[in-house]
Amino acid sequence: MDTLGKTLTYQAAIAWETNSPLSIEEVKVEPPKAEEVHIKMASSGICGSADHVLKGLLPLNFPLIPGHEGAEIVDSIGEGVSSVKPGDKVLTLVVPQRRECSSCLHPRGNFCEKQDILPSSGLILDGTSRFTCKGEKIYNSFHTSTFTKHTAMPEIAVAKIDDAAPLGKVCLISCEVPTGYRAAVHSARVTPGSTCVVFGLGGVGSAVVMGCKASGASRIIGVDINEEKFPRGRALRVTDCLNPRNLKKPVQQVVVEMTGFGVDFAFEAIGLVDTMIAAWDSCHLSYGVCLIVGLAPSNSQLSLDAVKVISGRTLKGAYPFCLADYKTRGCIPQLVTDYLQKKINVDPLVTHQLPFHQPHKAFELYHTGKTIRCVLLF
Ligand code: CND
Ligand code: ZN
Repeated sequence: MDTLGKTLTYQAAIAWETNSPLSIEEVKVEPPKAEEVHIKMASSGICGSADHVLKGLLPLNFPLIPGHEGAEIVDSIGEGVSSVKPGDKVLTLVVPQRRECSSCLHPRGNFCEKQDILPSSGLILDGTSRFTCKGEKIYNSFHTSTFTKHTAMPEIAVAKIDDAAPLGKVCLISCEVPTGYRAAVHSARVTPGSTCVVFGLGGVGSAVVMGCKASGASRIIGVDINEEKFPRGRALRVTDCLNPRNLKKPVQQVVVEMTGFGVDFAFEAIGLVDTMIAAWDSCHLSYGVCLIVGLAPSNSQLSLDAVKVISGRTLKGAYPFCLADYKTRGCIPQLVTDYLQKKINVDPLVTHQLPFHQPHKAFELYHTGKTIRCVLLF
Protein backbone atom coordinates (compact mmCIF):
# COMPACT_ATOMS: atom_id res chain seq x y z
CA MET A 1 0.00 0.00 0.00
CA ASP A 2 1.31 3.45 -0.85
CA THR A 3 1.28 5.53 2.32
CA LEU A 4 2.76 8.63 0.70
CA GLY A 5 1.14 11.81 1.97
CA LYS A 6 -1.26 10.12 4.40
CA THR A 7 -1.36 10.01 8.20
CA LEU A 8 -2.61 6.52 8.99
CA THR A 9 -3.36 4.59 12.16
CA TYR A 10 -1.53 1.38 13.05
CA GLN A 11 -1.01 -0.78 16.09
CA ALA A 12 2.15 -0.26 18.11
CA ALA A 13 3.48 -1.27 21.53
CA ILE A 14 3.95 1.83 23.71
CA ALA A 15 5.86 2.14 26.97
CA TRP A 16 4.06 5.05 28.69
CA GLU A 17 6.72 5.25 31.40
CA THR A 18 9.69 3.25 32.69
CA ASN A 19 9.00 -0.11 34.33
CA SER A 20 5.41 -0.19 33.04
CA PRO A 21 4.00 -3.01 30.90
CA LEU A 22 3.94 -2.39 27.16
CA SER A 23 0.51 -1.49 25.92
CA ILE A 24 -0.75 -2.21 22.40
CA GLU A 25 -2.31 1.04 21.14
CA GLU A 26 -3.66 2.62 17.98
CA VAL A 27 -0.94 5.07 16.91
CA LYS A 28 -1.10 7.75 14.24
CA VAL A 29 1.95 7.59 11.98
CA GLU A 30 2.67 10.65 9.83
CA PRO A 31 3.84 10.16 6.25
CA PRO A 32 7.56 10.40 5.49
CA LYS A 33 9.01 13.88 5.00
CA ALA A 34 11.97 14.62 2.72
CA GLU A 35 14.82 12.09 3.08
CA GLU A 36 12.60 9.75 5.10
CA VAL A 37 11.04 6.38 4.39
CA HIS A 38 7.82 4.82 5.60
CA ILE A 39 8.27 1.15 6.39
CA LYS A 40 6.07 -1.83 7.16
CA MET A 41 7.59 -3.92 9.93
CA ALA A 42 8.13 -7.64 9.32
CA SER A 43 10.03 -8.72 12.45
CA SER A 44 11.84 -7.36 15.47
CA GLY A 45 14.19 -9.01 17.95
CA ILE A 46 13.97 -8.50 21.72
CA CYS A 47 17.46 -7.15 22.49
CA GLY A 48 18.93 -6.73 25.97
CA SER A 49 19.28 -3.00 25.24
CA ALA A 50 15.48 -2.72 24.75
CA ASP A 51 15.08 -4.23 28.21
CA HIS A 52 17.58 -1.67 29.59
CA VAL A 53 15.51 1.10 27.96
CA LEU A 54 12.23 -0.13 29.47
CA LYS A 55 13.84 -0.31 32.91
CA GLY A 56 15.08 3.27 32.57
CA LEU A 57 18.76 2.22 32.69
CA LEU A 58 19.45 4.28 29.56
CA PRO A 59 18.19 7.88 29.46
CA LEU A 60 15.44 7.97 26.80
CA ASN A 61 12.30 10.10 26.63
CA PHE A 62 8.93 8.50 27.40
CA PRO A 63 6.31 7.63 26.27
CA LEU A 64 8.12 5.76 23.54
CA ILE A 65 7.82 2.92 21.08
CA PRO A 66 10.79 0.67 21.89
CA GLY A 67 12.70 -1.81 19.75
CA HIS A 68 15.57 -1.25 17.34
CA GLU A 69 16.38 -4.66 15.86
CA GLY A 70 14.04 -4.71 12.86
CA ALA A 71 13.59 -6.15 9.38
CA GLU A 72 11.00 -4.53 7.16
CA ILE A 73 9.70 -3.57 3.72
CA VAL A 74 9.71 -0.01 2.37
CA ASP A 75 6.16 1.22 1.86
CA SER A 76 6.69 4.75 0.56
CA ILE A 77 9.53 7.24 0.30
CA GLY A 78 9.77 10.98 0.86
CA GLU A 79 11.32 13.53 -1.48
CA GLY A 80 14.99 13.07 -2.26
CA VAL A 81 15.25 9.43 -1.14
CA SER A 82 17.46 7.55 -3.57
CA SER A 83 18.98 4.51 -1.81
CA VAL A 84 15.71 2.54 -1.41
CA LYS A 85 12.36 2.28 -3.19
CA PRO A 86 8.93 0.90 -2.24
CA GLY A 87 9.00 -2.89 -1.99
CA ASP A 88 12.69 -3.08 -0.97
CA LYS A 89 13.62 -5.21 2.03
CA VAL A 90 15.62 -3.23 4.61
CA LEU A 91 17.09 -3.45 8.12
CA THR A 92 16.90 -0.66 10.70
CA LEU A 93 20.22 0.83 11.85
CA VAL A 94 20.79 2.06 15.39
CA VAL A 95 23.78 3.99 14.06
CA PRO A 96 22.88 5.72 10.79
CA GLN A 97 25.40 6.54 8.08
CA ARG A 98 24.93 9.91 6.41
CA ARG A 99 28.37 9.84 4.82
CA GLU A 100 29.05 13.52 5.46
CA CYS A 101 30.43 13.93 9.00
CA SER A 102 33.98 13.42 10.34
CA SER A 103 33.14 9.90 11.61
CA CYS A 104 31.56 8.77 8.35
CA LEU A 105 34.36 10.22 6.23
CA HIS A 106 37.16 8.75 8.38
CA PRO A 107 38.22 5.28 7.23
CA ARG A 108 38.01 3.94 10.80
CA GLY A 109 35.07 5.98 12.11
CA ASN A 110 31.43 5.04 12.06
CA PHE A 111 29.64 6.78 14.95
CA CYS A 112 27.81 9.12 12.60
CA GLU A 113 27.01 12.51 14.11
CA LYS A 114 23.36 11.96 13.16
CA GLN A 115 23.07 9.08 15.67
CA ASP A 116 20.47 9.45 18.40
CA ILE A 117 22.02 7.40 21.18
CA LEU A 118 24.49 9.67 22.99
CA PRO A 119 22.43 11.63 23.90
CA SER A 120 19.03 10.40 22.81
CA SER A 121 16.32 12.93 21.86
CA GLY A 122 13.80 10.30 20.77
CA LEU A 123 13.08 12.46 17.71
CA ILE A 124 13.71 12.18 14.00
CA LEU A 125 16.44 14.26 12.35
CA ASP A 126 14.31 17.43 12.04
CA GLY A 127 13.62 17.39 15.79
CA THR A 128 10.02 16.15 15.54
CA SER A 129 8.24 12.83 16.03
CA ARG A 130 6.11 10.98 13.48
CA PHE A 131 3.97 9.23 16.17
CA THR A 132 0.99 10.40 18.22
CA CYS A 133 -1.37 8.42 20.40
CA LYS A 134 -4.42 9.78 22.24
CA GLY A 135 -3.25 13.26 21.26
CA GLU A 136 0.17 12.79 22.89
CA LYS A 137 3.57 12.86 21.18
CA ILE A 138 5.28 9.46 21.27
CA TYR A 139 9.07 9.27 21.14
CA ASN A 140 11.30 7.03 19.01
CA SER A 141 14.09 4.86 20.32
CA PHE A 142 17.42 5.58 18.57
CA HIS A 143 15.68 6.79 15.33
CA THR A 144 14.26 3.29 14.96
CA SER A 145 11.24 2.08 17.06
CA THR A 146 10.46 -1.36 15.74
CA PHE A 147 7.61 -2.51 18.02
CA THR A 148 5.11 -0.95 15.61
CA LYS A 149 3.43 -2.24 12.48
CA HIS A 150 4.53 0.85 10.54
CA THR A 151 7.00 3.64 11.11
CA ALA A 152 8.66 6.60 9.40
CA MET A 153 12.44 6.77 9.64
CA PRO A 154 15.40 8.66 8.19
CA GLU A 155 16.68 7.11 4.97
CA ILE A 156 20.19 7.07 6.47
CA ALA A 157 18.98 4.71 9.24
CA VAL A 158 17.93 1.89 6.91
CA ALA A 159 20.04 -0.48 4.83
CA LYS A 160 18.69 -2.22 1.74
CA ILE A 161 19.26 -5.98 1.88
CA ASP A 162 19.02 -8.91 -0.51
CA ASP A 163 15.49 -9.64 -1.84
CA ALA A 164 15.88 -13.31 -0.87
CA ALA A 165 16.46 -12.54 2.85
CA PRO A 166 13.98 -14.29 5.19
CA LEU A 167 12.59 -11.34 7.16
CA GLY A 168 11.59 -13.46 10.18
CA LYS A 169 15.24 -14.06 11.02
CA VAL A 170 17.50 -11.43 9.49
CA CYS A 171 16.28 -8.75 11.92
CA LEU A 172 19.05 -10.07 14.19
CA ILE A 173 21.57 -8.86 11.60
CA SER A 174 20.45 -5.31 12.36
CA CYS A 175 21.95 -5.38 15.89
CA GLU A 176 22.79 -8.61 17.71
CA VAL A 177 24.86 -10.32 15.01
CA PRO A 178 27.01 -7.38 13.90
CA THR A 179 27.51 -6.33 17.52
CA GLY A 180 28.63 -9.72 18.79
CA TYR A 181 30.08 -11.45 15.76
CA ARG A 182 31.96 -8.46 14.47
CA ALA A 183 33.18 -7.60 18.00
CA ALA A 184 35.14 -10.87 17.89
CA VAL A 185 36.13 -10.94 14.22
CA HIS A 186 36.70 -7.29 13.53
CA SER A 187 37.17 -5.30 16.71
CA ALA A 188 39.11 -7.75 18.91
CA ARG A 189 40.53 -9.57 15.85
CA VAL A 190 40.50 -12.99 17.55
CA THR A 191 43.38 -15.09 16.21
CA PRO A 192 43.52 -18.79 15.24
CA GLY A 193 44.40 -21.07 18.17
CA SER A 194 43.65 -18.38 20.75
CA THR A 195 41.80 -18.68 24.08
CA CYS A 196 38.68 -16.61 24.72
CA VAL A 197 36.20 -16.03 27.53
CA VAL A 198 32.70 -14.68 26.90
CA PHE A 199 30.78 -13.25 29.86
CA GLY A 200 27.06 -13.62 29.13
CA LEU A 201 25.71 -16.29 26.79
CA GLY A 202 22.57 -14.36 25.78
CA GLY A 203 21.89 -13.04 22.29
CA VAL A 204 24.95 -10.84 21.89
CA GLY A 205 27.30 -13.20 23.77
CA SER A 206 26.19 -16.10 21.54
CA ALA A 207 27.05 -14.02 18.47
CA VAL A 208 30.46 -13.26 20.05
CA VAL A 209 30.99 -17.03 20.49
CA MET A 210 30.18 -17.54 16.79
CA GLY A 211 32.72 -14.87 15.88
CA CYS A 212 35.42 -16.43 18.11
CA LYS A 213 34.79 -19.84 16.55
CA ALA A 214 34.82 -18.44 13.00
CA SER A 215 38.17 -16.78 13.80
CA GLY A 216 39.68 -20.12 14.80
CA ALA A 217 39.77 -19.80 18.61
CA SER A 218 40.75 -23.14 20.12
CA ARG A 219 39.17 -22.63 23.55
CA ILE A 220 36.05 -20.60 24.29
CA ILE A 221 35.01 -20.33 27.94
CA GLY A 222 31.39 -19.25 28.46
CA VAL A 223 30.32 -17.58 31.72
CA ASP A 224 26.67 -17.23 32.72
CA ILE A 225 24.60 -17.44 35.90
CA ASN A 226 21.78 -19.14 33.98
CA GLU A 227 22.80 -22.72 33.21
CA GLU A 228 19.95 -23.06 30.70
CA LYS A 229 22.29 -21.14 28.38
CA PHE A 230 25.00 -23.81 28.50
CA PRO A 231 23.63 -26.47 26.09
CA ARG A 232 23.02 -23.82 23.40
CA GLY A 233 26.44 -22.32 24.12
CA ARG A 234 28.08 -25.72 23.69
CA ALA A 235 26.24 -26.21 20.40
CA LEU A 236 27.88 -22.96 19.22
CA ARG A 237 31.27 -24.45 20.27
CA VAL A 238 31.75 -23.07 23.78
CA THR A 239 34.32 -25.52 25.19
CA ASP A 240 33.95 -24.82 28.95
CA CYS A 241 30.94 -23.41 30.82
CA LEU A 242 31.26 -21.62 34.16
CA ASN A 243 28.54 -20.49 36.52
CA PRO A 244 30.20 -17.94 38.86
CA ARG A 245 27.59 -18.72 41.53
CA ASN A 246 28.84 -22.31 41.78
CA LEU A 247 32.53 -21.42 42.05
CA LYS A 248 34.49 -21.17 45.29
CA LYS A 249 36.81 -18.50 43.87
CA PRO A 250 36.14 -15.35 41.80
CA VAL A 251 35.44 -16.36 38.21
CA GLN A 252 38.37 -14.34 36.83
CA GLN A 253 40.76 -16.30 39.07
CA VAL A 254 39.30 -19.57 37.81
CA VAL A 255 39.68 -18.43 34.18
CA VAL A 256 43.32 -17.45 34.77
CA GLU A 257 44.05 -20.82 36.42
CA MET A 258 42.29 -22.75 33.63
CA THR A 259 44.38 -21.04 30.95
CA GLY A 260 47.67 -20.73 32.84
CA PHE A 261 48.14 -16.97 32.46
CA GLY A 262 44.76 -15.61 31.40
CA VAL A 263 42.94 -15.59 28.07
CA ASP A 264 44.01 -13.89 24.86
CA PHE A 265 40.56 -12.30 24.38
CA ALA A 266 37.80 -11.53 26.92
CA PHE A 267 34.33 -10.22 26.05
CA GLU A 268 31.70 -8.76 28.37
CA ALA A 269 28.20 -9.12 26.90
CA ILE A 270 26.06 -8.54 29.99
CA GLY A 271 26.23 -4.85 30.85
CA LEU A 272 27.37 -4.98 34.49
CA VAL A 273 30.38 -3.16 35.91
CA ASP A 274 31.44 -6.18 38.03
CA THR A 275 31.52 -8.53 35.05
CA MET A 276 33.41 -5.92 33.02
CA ILE A 277 36.11 -5.92 35.71
CA ALA A 278 36.05 -9.74 35.81
CA ALA A 279 36.51 -9.84 32.02
CA TRP A 280 39.45 -7.42 32.24
CA ASP A 281 41.05 -9.46 35.07
CA SER A 282 40.63 -12.67 33.02
CA CYS A 283 42.95 -11.38 30.29
CA HIS A 284 46.62 -12.15 29.92
CA LEU A 285 48.50 -9.36 31.73
CA SER A 286 50.70 -8.55 28.81
CA TYR A 287 48.82 -9.12 25.55
CA GLY A 288 45.21 -9.85 26.56
CA VAL A 289 42.47 -7.87 24.83
CA CYS A 290 39.25 -7.09 26.73
CA LEU A 291 36.25 -5.97 24.74
CA ILE A 292 33.25 -4.41 26.49
CA VAL A 293 30.09 -5.02 24.47
CA GLY A 294 27.45 -4.86 27.24
CA LEU A 295 25.83 -1.52 27.98
CA ALA A 296 26.27 -0.55 31.63
CA PRO A 297 23.56 1.64 33.22
CA SER A 298 24.16 5.32 32.42
CA ASN A 299 26.48 7.17 34.82
CA SER A 300 28.07 3.97 36.16
CA GLN A 301 31.85 4.12 36.60
CA LEU A 302 34.41 1.44 35.77
CA SER A 303 37.15 1.29 38.38
CA LEU A 304 40.33 -0.63 37.47
CA ASP A 305 43.54 -1.34 39.40
CA ALA A 306 45.77 1.45 38.01
CA VAL A 307 48.97 -0.59 38.38
CA LYS A 308 47.61 -3.48 36.32
CA VAL A 309 46.65 -1.10 33.52
CA ILE A 310 50.30 -0.53 32.57
CA SER A 311 51.14 -4.21 31.97
CA GLY A 312 50.16 -4.05 28.29
CA ARG A 313 46.61 -5.36 28.17
CA THR A 314 44.12 -3.59 25.92
CA LEU A 315 40.62 -2.47 26.89
CA LYS A 316 38.19 -1.63 24.09
CA GLY A 317 34.52 -0.78 23.78
CA ALA A 318 32.13 -1.85 21.04
CA TYR A 319 29.13 0.42 20.97
CA PRO A 320 26.51 -0.49 18.37
CA PHE A 321 28.44 -1.14 15.20
CA CYS A 322 31.31 1.12 16.32
CA LEU A 323 33.58 -1.62 15.21
CA ALA A 324 36.55 0.22 13.74
CA ASP A 325 35.83 0.92 10.08
CA TYR A 326 32.60 -1.10 10.09
CA LYS A 327 30.22 1.27 8.30
CA THR A 328 26.58 0.41 8.91
CA ARG A 329 24.77 1.01 5.60
CA GLY A 330 27.85 -0.17 3.75
CA CYS A 331 28.56 -3.36 5.72
CA ILE A 332 25.32 -4.72 7.24
CA PRO A 333 23.81 -5.78 3.88
CA GLN A 334 26.94 -7.87 3.24
CA LEU A 335 26.30 -9.82 6.47
CA VAL A 336 22.83 -10.70 5.13
CA THR A 337 24.38 -11.88 1.87
CA ASP A 338 26.95 -13.89 3.87
CA TYR A 339 24.02 -15.54 5.71
CA LEU A 340 22.27 -16.37 2.43
CA GLN A 341 25.54 -17.81 1.10
CA LYS A 342 25.86 -19.90 4.29
CA LYS A 343 29.08 -18.16 5.40
CA ILE A 344 27.46 -17.31 8.74
CA ASN A 345 24.44 -18.97 10.33
CA VAL A 346 22.05 -16.90 12.43
CA ASP A 347 19.38 -19.64 12.66
CA PRO A 348 20.54 -21.03 16.06
CA LEU A 349 20.20 -17.54 17.54
CA VAL A 350 16.44 -17.33 16.81
CA THR A 351 15.09 -19.64 19.49
CA HIS A 352 11.53 -18.27 19.69
CA GLN A 353 9.08 -16.38 17.43
CA LEU A 354 5.84 -14.80 18.68
CA PRO A 355 3.14 -12.62 17.14
CA PHE A 356 3.71 -8.89 17.58
CA HIS A 357 0.72 -8.43 19.90
CA GLN A 358 2.37 -10.66 22.53
CA PRO A 359 5.34 -8.51 23.60
CA HIS A 360 4.65 -9.31 27.26
CA LYS A 361 5.07 -12.99 26.61
CA ALA A 362 8.26 -12.27 24.67
CA PHE A 363 9.71 -10.26 27.58
CA GLU A 364 8.56 -12.92 30.05
CA LEU A 365 10.48 -15.52 28.05
CA TYR A 366 13.44 -13.15 27.88
CA HIS A 367 13.45 -12.68 31.66
CA THR A 368 13.29 -16.41 32.37
CA GLY A 369 16.44 -16.72 30.26
CA LYS A 370 14.92 -19.45 28.08
CA THR A 371 15.63 -17.56 24.86
CA ILE A 372 18.72 -16.61 22.97
CA ARG A 373 16.54 -14.30 20.89
CA CYS A 374 12.77 -14.11 20.70
CA VAL A 375 11.60 -12.47 17.47
CA LEU A 376 8.25 -10.68 17.19
CA LEU A 377 6.51 -11.30 13.86
CA PHE A 378 4.15 -8.66 12.42
P1 CND B 1 20.70 -11.08 27.11
O1 CND B 1 19.84 -10.76 28.28
O2 CND B 1 20.20 -11.95 26.02
O3 CND B 1 22.07 -11.74 27.65
C1 CND B 1 22.67 -11.42 28.88
C2 CND B 1 23.19 -12.73 29.51
O4 CND B 1 23.95 -12.40 30.67
C3 CND B 1 22.08 -13.68 29.96
O5 CND B 1 22.32 -14.97 29.46
C4 CND B 1 22.17 -13.65 31.50
O6 CND B 1 21.80 -14.88 32.10
C5 CND B 1 23.64 -13.34 31.70
N1 CND B 1 23.95 -12.70 32.99
C6 CND B 1 23.24 -11.76 33.66
N2 CND B 1 23.87 -11.41 34.78
C7 CND B 1 25.02 -12.13 34.84
C8 CND B 1 26.10 -12.21 35.78
N3 CND B 1 26.14 -11.47 36.87
N4 CND B 1 27.12 -13.08 35.49
C9 CND B 1 27.09 -13.86 34.39
N5 CND B 1 26.08 -13.84 33.47
C10 CND B 1 25.07 -12.99 33.69
O7 CND B 1 21.12 -9.66 26.53
P2 CND B 1 21.81 -9.36 25.11
O8 CND B 1 22.73 -10.46 24.77
O9 CND B 1 20.78 -8.93 24.14
O10 CND B 1 22.63 -8.06 25.49
C11 CND B 1 23.76 -8.17 26.34
C12 CND B 1 24.35 -6.80 26.60
O11 CND B 1 24.81 -6.25 25.38
C13 CND B 1 23.33 -5.80 27.16
O12 CND B 1 23.98 -4.97 28.09
C14 CND B 1 22.94 -4.99 25.94
O13 CND B 1 22.48 -3.71 26.27
C15 CND B 1 24.26 -4.96 25.24
C16 CND B 1 24.20 -4.62 23.78
C17 CND B 1 25.24 -3.89 23.29
C18 CND B 1 25.26 -3.55 21.97
C19 CND B 1 26.45 -2.86 21.43
O14 CND B 1 26.46 -2.49 20.31
N6 CND B 1 27.53 -2.72 22.17
C20 CND B 1 24.21 -3.92 21.12
N7 CND B 1 23.19 -4.66 21.62
C21 CND B 1 23.17 -5.03 22.93
ZN1 ZN C 1 28.01 10.69 9.58
